[in-house]
Amino acid sequence: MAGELRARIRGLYVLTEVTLTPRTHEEIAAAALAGGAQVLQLRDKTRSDAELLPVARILQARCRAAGVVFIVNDRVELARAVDADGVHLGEEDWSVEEARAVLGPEKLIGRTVRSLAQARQAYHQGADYLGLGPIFATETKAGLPLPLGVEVITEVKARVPLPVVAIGGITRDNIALVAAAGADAAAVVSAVVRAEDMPAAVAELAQRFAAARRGRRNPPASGEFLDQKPCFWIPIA
Ligand code: TZP
Ligand code: MG
Repeated sequence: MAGELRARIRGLYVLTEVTLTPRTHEEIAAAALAGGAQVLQLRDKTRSDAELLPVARILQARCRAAGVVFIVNDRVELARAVDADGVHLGEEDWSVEEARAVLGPEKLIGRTVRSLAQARQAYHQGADYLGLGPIFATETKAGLPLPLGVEVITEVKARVPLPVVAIGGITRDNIALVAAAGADAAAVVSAVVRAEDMPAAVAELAQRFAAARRGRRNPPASGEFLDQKPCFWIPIA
């Protein structure tokens, strides 16, 4: 199991989405590393694996040198080809089992989930971390359900023993709410790629997330509660 890598899914998680910006994957990655992001995801919905291979190689080498976790979105074969730390899979991508068969037990497999039920399912399928969202409204990705709000972060953290990466509409103004709700990491696109000064935006987001996380302890989600219903204290008069 990718235990050591799982524990490194924390802090600011930057996606190198280039459709919203004239900036390149390499420029966004450089800003993410300079600003103190802890996880970087190569996300490109338009180019072929062959076109992305040199880019993925560069990002992987820079992340490894900087001690940053490097994840590839969707493309399991590309992740394997460049020895990325893992892959992130959405609802329409490969199953966790299929990706595991290619990547082996030591690589990270992240799974997009939108509810506690889906989080439990991803855990049972063998996912290493959860991408939970959209937490807030976002224009970056089409066809998303309504924003979930931050409460689902606390709910999932209490019941599923996996790192939770909150995503969707996270900005400098709301990232502290995500951290306070218990997210292990906050994933961002537009808050970075649309910023005038990308490294400064990354640094501010990372600092705000860390400040709101500090001193907060998630209740242990050992997995023993996975199939239980929530229980409530009933005050006795
Ligand atoms: N999945 C859920 S929301 C989202 C993805 C890929 C987009 C996040 O982008 P932004 O700009 O940080 O809202
Ligand atoms: Mg996907």
